[in-house]
Amino acid sequence: MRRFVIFLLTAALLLTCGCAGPAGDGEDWEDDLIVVGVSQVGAESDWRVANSESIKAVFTEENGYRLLFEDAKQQQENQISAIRKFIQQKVDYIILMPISETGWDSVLQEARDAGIPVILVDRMIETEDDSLYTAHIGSDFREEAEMAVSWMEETYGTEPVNIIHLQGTLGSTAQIGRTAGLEDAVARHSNWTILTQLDGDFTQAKAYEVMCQYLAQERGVDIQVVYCENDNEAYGAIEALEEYGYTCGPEGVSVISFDATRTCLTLCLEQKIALAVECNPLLGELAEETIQTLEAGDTPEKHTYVEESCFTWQELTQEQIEARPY
Ligand code: GYE
Repeated sequence: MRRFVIFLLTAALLLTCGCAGPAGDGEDWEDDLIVVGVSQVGAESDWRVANSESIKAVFTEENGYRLLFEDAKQQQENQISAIRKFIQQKVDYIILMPISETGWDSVLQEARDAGIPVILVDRMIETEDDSLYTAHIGSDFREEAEMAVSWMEETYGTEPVNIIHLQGTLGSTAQIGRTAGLEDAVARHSNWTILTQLDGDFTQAKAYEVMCQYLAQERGVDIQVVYCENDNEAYGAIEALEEYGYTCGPEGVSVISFDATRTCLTLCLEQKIALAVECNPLLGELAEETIQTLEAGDTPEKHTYVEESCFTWQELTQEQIEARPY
């Protein structure tokens, strides 16, 4: 009997305070961990995977955090639902890697009304109300494009340059900045021509598919540069180009890539990628510093841009590749 009463009491306790497992919707978290809800774009690229790992590595229980991580599978609706769920769950902070720039105002207003600071990581949003996010940490994509443009200017001078432009997810900050840098440069250089702009959606499979379609239509077209807005698109493009008889390298097509993850750098050392523009995915620590600043009652920087450089096969070394953490 005594045992039965204890069992009933324990069951009642578990039911009322919910301490049997993770807190459910709208419940108060019962420990002093800082609860961080992260809405990640997806796992479309090697960059993205490294970015998620960098977030997961810092927001650990040992470091004092409970991480709620939601992968949106490249759908903005999923990101919006994840944010709403985080608000219901009363998280302390929301980290959002926004898939595209527009469409965030109402859900971010909901977060603000709930008093939850939102930190944007990687891409930016377009809004008239800057108070909808507390801070932004990411890359200067326009600056990355300028590095590619300078390399093209140095490499080709006044020679004609026919360019295939493989774009990333349309409407994302990374696509907008990398595209604008190229388009502006093409407008300034009468010897540069964009043959076509193809949507590769930042994935290898899509880039391969759209490249094959184009190369099948325009058999034997003269190409100097394939400007790929990320590494995975570059892998798909190289595969397609080689299948259609092109050589990628100093004697053939120059493939330009953004991200410069380890596989890309290996291809660069093999001379298949002419230029790898770095985009640093390791943003977890900076996001954590921002949260610590807020916890201390201070105001973090509104925008933090990470430093980046670029690599060519002439200067790249095996040691640099091995030292690359992603
Ligand atoms: O370049 C690409 C990814 O927004 C910087 O998104 C990021 C980009 C990155 O899928 O690989």
